[in-house]
Amino acid sequence: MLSSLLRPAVCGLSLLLMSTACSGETKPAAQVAIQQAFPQLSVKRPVALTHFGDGSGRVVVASQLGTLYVLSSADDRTEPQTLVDLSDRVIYKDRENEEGFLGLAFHPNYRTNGQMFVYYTTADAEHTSVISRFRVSPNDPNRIDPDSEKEILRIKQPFWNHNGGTIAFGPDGYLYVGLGDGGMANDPMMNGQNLQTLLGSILRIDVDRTSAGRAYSIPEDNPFVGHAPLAREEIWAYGLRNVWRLAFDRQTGMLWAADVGQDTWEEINLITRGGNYGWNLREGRHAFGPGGSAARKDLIEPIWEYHHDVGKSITGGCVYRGRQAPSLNGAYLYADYVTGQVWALRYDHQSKQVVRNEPIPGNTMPVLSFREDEAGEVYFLTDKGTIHRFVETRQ
Ligand SMILES: [Ca+2]
Repeated sequence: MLSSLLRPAVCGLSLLLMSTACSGETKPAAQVAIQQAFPQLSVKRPVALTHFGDGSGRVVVASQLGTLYVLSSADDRTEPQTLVDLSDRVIYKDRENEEGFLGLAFHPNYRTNGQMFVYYTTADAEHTSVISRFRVSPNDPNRIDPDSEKEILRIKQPFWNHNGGTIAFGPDGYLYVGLGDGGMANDPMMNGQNLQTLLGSILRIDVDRTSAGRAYSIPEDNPFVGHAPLAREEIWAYGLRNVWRLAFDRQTGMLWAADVGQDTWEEINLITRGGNYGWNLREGRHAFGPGGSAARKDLIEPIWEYHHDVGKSITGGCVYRGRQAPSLNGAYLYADYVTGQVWALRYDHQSKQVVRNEPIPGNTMPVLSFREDEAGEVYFLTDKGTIHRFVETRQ
């Protein structure tokens, strides 16, 4: 049984799940449960899930090995259809499992331009990330044309791990790209604090326009515009170790990013323009080396961290804006990859404080990724090949 009900045992301890305040009356309590979705789908290393944004409600699930599947909905019980198979150009090794197909995003104007963007590790070069654009097949809305690839950006990685890999369009229409520090322990090349490399950063690029020598252009209000060559103008925020994963809150437009820690601390960040998120001077809120003392007020602290006694590797999720579990509205859902524990975190934007962080029981499988469908329902994907959603009952 994959689902498990979260039963509020004591009034006041489960505010997240109570639709009304505890008043002494017996009122139905909302119970959030984890439920398997896409029950007919079993994908090796399902690493990304998203929707077309075209009103169709269709969902795409991507394997880290490079095959993308399209389904009509989370309750679709027909055989999944292959949207496109890119495994011929993606490299993935079980032994070095941070490479492979890592991200996809449909253009905000997909309905009219049919464009899909992907992030993957290419098989045609060693340790190299590629961001490319594809187009829908002119003959079949459930097919992406594999021959339509246009490479937008290529990033050489020094090692196999810490590739980041989430791509997402912001409410401003620009493409945001999460990149890790390039790998190995301690950020040996000091990429996190180096603005001259794209590594260790979140990029913001305009994929609708080209510029000299580039298949994209740089938005004029990017924070380091005019600072080249001392800083890469693509960078939106930096000081990140391995963003796994990032997501925009569809209601507030805020950008959430979970950054995987090294030895002791996992962290959640709200990303702001030009922000320095501390790596490798800090891990979470703690000095990682001599340069990360509290005196460095320019280093932005995470809004939340947890110790390796709790989990070992964060998998960032999404802010819930769906309808199936209304008591989760506004909660940031995330998990630990190693333990499989899922949490709902509540952040108060006025006081800038996390007000609650509550576990949602019912999963022990490693969580690879989260993402939402067109209706705002949030799913998480496990390395057992399963996909799960959040539902609510009242008793
Ligand atoms: Ca940090």
